[in-house]
Amino acid sequence: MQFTKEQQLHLYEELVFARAFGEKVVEYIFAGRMNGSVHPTLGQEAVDAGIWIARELSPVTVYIQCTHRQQPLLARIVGLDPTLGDCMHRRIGALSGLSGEFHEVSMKDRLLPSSGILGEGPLSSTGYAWTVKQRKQAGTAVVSCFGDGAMSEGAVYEGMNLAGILKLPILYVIENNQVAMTTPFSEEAPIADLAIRAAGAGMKGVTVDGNDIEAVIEAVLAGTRMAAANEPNLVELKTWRWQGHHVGEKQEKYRDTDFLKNTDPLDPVKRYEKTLLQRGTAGEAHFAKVRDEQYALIDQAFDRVFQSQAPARDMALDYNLMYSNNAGGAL
Ligand SMILES: Cc1ncc(C[n+]2csc(CCOP(=O)(O)OP(=O)(O)O)c2C)c(N)n1
Repeated sequence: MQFTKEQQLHLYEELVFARAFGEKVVEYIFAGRMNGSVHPTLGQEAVDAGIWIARELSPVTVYIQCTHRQQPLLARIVGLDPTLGDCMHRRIGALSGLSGEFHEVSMKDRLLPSSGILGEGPLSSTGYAWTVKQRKQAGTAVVSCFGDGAMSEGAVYEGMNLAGILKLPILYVIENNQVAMTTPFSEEAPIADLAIRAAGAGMKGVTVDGNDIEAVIEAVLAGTRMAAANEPNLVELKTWRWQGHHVGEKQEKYRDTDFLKNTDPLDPVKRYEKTLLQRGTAGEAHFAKVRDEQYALIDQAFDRVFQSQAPARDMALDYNLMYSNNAGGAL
């Protein structure tokens, strides 16, 4: 797939947005300005940015269900202030600051619900894909994102099996960052590529370099097109988790962190800068300008969120506000 110069610059901006978002969240937590055990996204930016751009480019109407680590993607789907607002319990949040850490839902933005129960997302997304099929919503696909760890949950296989039998309009996206909490990939799966597990549910599965934004976009675009044609399928995006499972967690205890001495070969942002330089699309001055802009945008969003009030006590106790009535539209 050929991307125009304008598109390449957009891809770069989205990568830097994702990087800036991830770095700033960590910075604000360590500065004591943000609470919670947020899961750092550093090193995985091409997955977030790629899925977002694939949805922008796709002729298909795409519903997405995100993982707990895909915060930059959430910020694109529901907006930066609403995402940070929910995480920081402010009324500006998409769910009025009631949802907590990056477990949002917004049907008007085509964001499907997710919870903290590992493996639940792909199963409930499968249910949503079944609804889409029963409603005969043509040209629509569900993209269900989950990690390599979630892939080991039995419920995920049950969902995939059902999707294969019923020919549901769903694309399963595994964000394989080589580690599930404290379990390295080699101790989690006896195979090199998780994509081969798609065959067991009668669907096509492909493994893609998840640090290459253009490859991610191509794979997700193709997968959503297939899904919308009632051909469920799976894309595994291989990436790398750079930090602990949650901010501040020490990963040296359970994983070899030698790769951190030089992350350049894995770095989706640096890799794309190299590509753009080689193609003559953009140079260092442009990269520096985009970085300045994107980091400033995140700081400005944090300022607006800090100014937003916390939900009132009666709001926090309002069950309807917490769930369906506050989901931005009917499921
Ligand atoms: C049913 C269940 N078991 C365990 C957990 C604790 N837990 C939260 S995230 C996680 C690992 C997730 O790994 P993966 O799916 O690879 O996603 P990643 O965190 O690497 O993005 C675990 C075990 C949980 N939330 N739910």
